Parts: sequence; C-alpha cells; structure tokens
Amino acid sequence: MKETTGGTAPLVDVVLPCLDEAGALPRVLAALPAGFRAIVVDNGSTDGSGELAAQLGAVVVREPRRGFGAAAHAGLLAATADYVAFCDCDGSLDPAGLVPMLALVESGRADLVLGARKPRRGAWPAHARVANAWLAWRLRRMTGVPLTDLGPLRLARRGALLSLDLRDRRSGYPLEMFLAAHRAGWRVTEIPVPYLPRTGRSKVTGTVRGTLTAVKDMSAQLAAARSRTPAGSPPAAPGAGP
Ligand SMILES: Nc1nc2c(ncn2[C@@H]2O[C@H](COP(=O)(O)OP(=O)(O)OP(=O)(O)O)[C@@H](O)[C@H]2O)c(=O)[nH]1
Ligand SMILES: [Mg+2]
Repeated sequence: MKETTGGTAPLVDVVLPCLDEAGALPRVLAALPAGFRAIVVDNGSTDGSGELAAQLGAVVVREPRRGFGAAAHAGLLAATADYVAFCDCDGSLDPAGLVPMLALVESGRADLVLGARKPRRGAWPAHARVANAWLAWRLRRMTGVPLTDLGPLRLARRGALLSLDLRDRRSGYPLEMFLAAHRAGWRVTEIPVPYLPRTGRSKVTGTVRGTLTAVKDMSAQLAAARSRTPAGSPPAAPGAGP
C-alpha cells in the first residue's frame, strides 16, 4: 500500500462530512490507516471543526450548502486518489474498517463495499434500528442484493463514483449511491463493521426533525427507483460495472 507520508499520493481519499464534530475529529483522524488521506468537508460548523481538522493535518474543503449529500459530494469532487471512501465524522465508525473494503474493490471482487453496522450498546435508538431494518428489507426485495444495512462507511473507485452523477444533496445521497450503483450493474457487497455511540449531540436519529428529513429524502429516492423499475422486473444484469 502507498503511504501518505513523504509526499506520496494517497491510495484512498476518505471523505468525512463534518458539521460541528470537533469533539470527535481528533480520534477519527488518528484512526485513519496509512495510505488513507482525510478530506474533511466542513459543512458550516460553528465549533471550529474546520480549523481543528486543518491543524490536525487533514485536507479541509468548505461546503456552505447544508446537507449530508452536499458535504459528501463536495468531498468526492475534491478527491484525487484512485479510491474514495466515505465515513461519518462523529466517532461512530472506525476508519480501520475501510482496509478490508479496499481489498475487495482492489482485487475486483466488488465495485462498491458498504459497512453493515453492528451496533454496540447505546449506538442506535430503537426507531432508527427498525427504520433501517425495514429499508434494508425493501432494498433486498427491490434489487436482489443481500443487503442488511445501508451503511455510511463505504468505498469504491473514484472515477466510477463520479460516473454515477449523483444529484441528492441531503439525506438521500447514500441511498441514491446504492441504487445508482445497482442500476449500473456494479457488484455491491457489505462487510460487518462495529457501530459505536456517536461523540457529541445527535443531529439525525436522535431528533424528530432529522429523522423526518431522512425518511422524506429516502422515500423520494425509493419512489424514483420504483418508477424506473417495472414491478417484477429482475435486477440489472451484472457485468456492466466500472
Ligand atoms: N445531519 C447532518 N450531518 C451532516 C451535515 N453535513 C455534514 N454532516 C456530517 O455527516 C455525518 C453524518 O451525520 P450524522 O448527524 O452523524 O447522522 P446520523 O449518523 O444518521 O445520525 P446521528 O449520529 O444520530 O446524528 C456526520 O459526520 C455529520 O457531521 C448536515 O447538513 N446534516
Ligand atoms: Mg452519526
């Protein structure tokens, strides 16, 4: 694996969408494996996250347009490495989990790898767990991909991700990515990753507003996918991957 030190180009750019995550940033950045470069996308933080990330040596991109998708996509556009990963910046996910994901994509066994979250005690409120299990069930039925979780820790080739031409700029971005990848015939697979209680205050699953926004954005993606796929039609033929 190439190293980030000594001016060598990174092998993987890790996009870290970041809205007020100063409490989690030091640990998240310290946990990045060798060869993985952090791109922290500061989405209008008021707690000094952007400055802290820069001090800690991360590449910092400013994205003033609020929304998970806006931040994630700005990071993808800023990336230059052959592979791009996405990881939440709230301390709930260990970036070390990206190493086996890279091995799967590098060796050609997968085109997109998702981390299926295995929650530790207190990591996920009951309603988020139920909603996520329901979503995974819907996606299994819709695509035939044996997915158990639409996890935010993920990795794919940069050029392939760009070719998906993703448009959602809010909470539907991760779902749009999965659906577009499946439609393009990518091999999508998942591996289990631990899911820890987040550092700092919850913005999505722990708030009514965040949960409603996520449900609305995901529903829009599901409706768009349904309208494209006639009922009962098989998933896209494999082999058309990136
Ligand atoms: N919610 C939210 N998160 C953002 C935004 N922009 C960037 N992020 C970051 O996106 C990542 C995922 O957001 P989280 O708030 O952790 O979403 P979640 O994991 O579904 O739910 P909670 O951890 O309960 O808040 C975090 O690193 C956020 O800091 C935004 O506009 N809204
Ligand atoms: Mg979180």
